[in-house]
Amino acid sequence: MESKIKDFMNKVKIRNGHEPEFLQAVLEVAETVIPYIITKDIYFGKNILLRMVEPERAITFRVPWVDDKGVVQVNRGYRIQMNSAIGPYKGGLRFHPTVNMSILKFLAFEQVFKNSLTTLPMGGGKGGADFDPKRKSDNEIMRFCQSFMSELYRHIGQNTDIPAGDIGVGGREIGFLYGVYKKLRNEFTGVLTGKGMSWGGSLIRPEATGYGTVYFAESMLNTNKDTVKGKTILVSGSGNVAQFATEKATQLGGKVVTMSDSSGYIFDPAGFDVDKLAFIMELKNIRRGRISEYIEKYPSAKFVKGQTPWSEKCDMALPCATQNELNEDDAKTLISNGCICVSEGANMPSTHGAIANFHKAKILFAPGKASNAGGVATSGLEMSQNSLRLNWTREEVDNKLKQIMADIHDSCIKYGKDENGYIDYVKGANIAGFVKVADAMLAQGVV
Ligand code: NDP
Ligand code: 2IT
Repeated sequence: MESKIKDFMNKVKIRNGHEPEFLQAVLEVAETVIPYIITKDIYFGKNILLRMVEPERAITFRVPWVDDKGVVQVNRGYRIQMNSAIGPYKGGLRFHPTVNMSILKFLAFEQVFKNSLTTLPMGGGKGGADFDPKRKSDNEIMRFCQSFMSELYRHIGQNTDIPAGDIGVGGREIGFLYGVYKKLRNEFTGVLTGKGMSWGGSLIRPEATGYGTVYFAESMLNTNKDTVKGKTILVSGSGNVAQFATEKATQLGGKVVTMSDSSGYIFDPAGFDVDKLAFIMELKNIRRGRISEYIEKYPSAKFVKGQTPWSEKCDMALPCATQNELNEDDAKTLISNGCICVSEGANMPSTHGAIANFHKAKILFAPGKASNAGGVATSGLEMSQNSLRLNWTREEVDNKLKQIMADIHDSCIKYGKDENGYIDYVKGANIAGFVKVADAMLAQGVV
């Protein structure tokens, strides 16, 4: 078995050797899916996984724009259309200076499995640009978005590829992107999700990723007859996912004591109540400030510069910032401090070594492709509402989100429960995600 996985990875490395994040995401899937493929005649010997690691299409393009000083700037734009076997390409756009092919291919690859898990008919894609939105004016953001979409529009469409937000792309950016698309195509369609409520957006979409991550944690805890109530929780990040994970965890009776950004983390031993979270949302979403400013308002909290939150004592951890933000040493620290449950809000925040330690300690661990799927699932619900030309209530969408997260949890149990009763959610999510896409690919022939 080891040699089969090694042979496969060697083939993938020949083409993608310079893409470490992509190789990391592929290895995580290969380690669990190849042993499964070998036991199933319908999949064996058909190179399905080798086909899945090759994007159906990868586009890069120039994004020129003029900054507020009148200087011409140039960024690189991308869209990876990874797999459309079960539906149109679907996945977010990331604007961050670290964006490159490796990052976007890892995200697009994960998205294929995640979208398959949601039970909705969505293929996988991802895109973005190496643009840094920090310290840019609203006008600069608008001009960048207009330039970006003036190329991207010819590659996407409501039945082809439906982008959404990710790091650095929220409601403001989706608005600017939508405006240009609508102007160029002269049509009002559901080509993007995460739209504003008055122009085709869905209630609960802003909350969905963070809420879903906590719903999934609750389901995991329930398998041990436990709940989020009373748990001390570490959250990383302070963006969209982190904010709503904190909100839902607090509503369910948990106490979230940390949040972070790329400059460090804040620790508030009393936990973030409704007022404190409202302050953080205003700080990050309106004033676009830094998380360190929290301690000016709440001096009993501390700010730890340049560190991640994982050394603080907790029962649960929700990494909601970015890839590889929780390493093997962090995992060991969390376990020795008594952490029993990790639910990933971000994509691939735990390193390969960190996951191995969570499994060794047999704690509850959910990979992002299962636990953060609530965001894209609710994007799928936004697409349905756009097609129907009507809007569902907050309660209707939240109930559908809860049901989808419960279904994903069931799929993980189906394929991930071992003979001793331990649920390997990585294995469960990877195999369940694979089966649906692989069956569709087999039915559609070698294309
Ligand atoms: P936001 O841009 O709203 O927030 C990102 C947060 O992560 C910020 O606090 C940011 O801090 C921090 N961060 C980003 N890069 C780094 C870094 N290199 N080191 C430390 N901190 C960093 O993004 P989202 O909340 O939307 O996304 C967070 C994660 O969730 C990502 O992994 C994304 O792929 C994933 N995700 C998002 C979904 C969505 O619907 N939005 C759906 C599913 C997954 P700073 O401001 O300092 O950069
Ligand atoms: O990683 C993700 O699932 C997202 N950024 C959300 C994608 C979407 O299409 O809503």
